[in-house]
Amino acid sequence: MAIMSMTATTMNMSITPTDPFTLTVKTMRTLASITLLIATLCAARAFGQKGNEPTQASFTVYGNCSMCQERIETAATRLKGVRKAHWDREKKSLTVSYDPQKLQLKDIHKAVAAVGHDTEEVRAPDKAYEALHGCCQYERPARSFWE
Ligand SMILES: [Cu+2]
Repeated sequence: MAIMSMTATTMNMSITPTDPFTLTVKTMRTLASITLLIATLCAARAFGQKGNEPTQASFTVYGNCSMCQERIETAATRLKGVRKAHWDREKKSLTVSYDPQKLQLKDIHKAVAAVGHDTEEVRAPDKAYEALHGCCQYERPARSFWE
């Protein structure tokens, strides 16, 4: 009896894969599972990146000295979502690391301009520029630069 039932099982198993319909359904199910798995992995990856990986960007910010550097970097880093900010005095370039879920790069331009420093995209208000220490009053680009 045991041998017969085993034979039946073996036969059954050997029949199943040769049935083209069952084979197709099985293949489709396997493909669907693989697709779902890949989709889940991709989604998890994208989600993880959004939450953890900061975005890096550099842009021109006008200024002169170490006081400017301090002011520019502070204006940027006090924004929620900005992790790092470094202003290169020689290159007049601000490099920031920020979370794009929390703010946009333009917000950093605005914050830096608000304390008196022109950026390549946002011009500082004249009042803020004029309030800067004498040694910090860098040569401003012409107004047409932003137009
Ligand atoms: Cu300065």
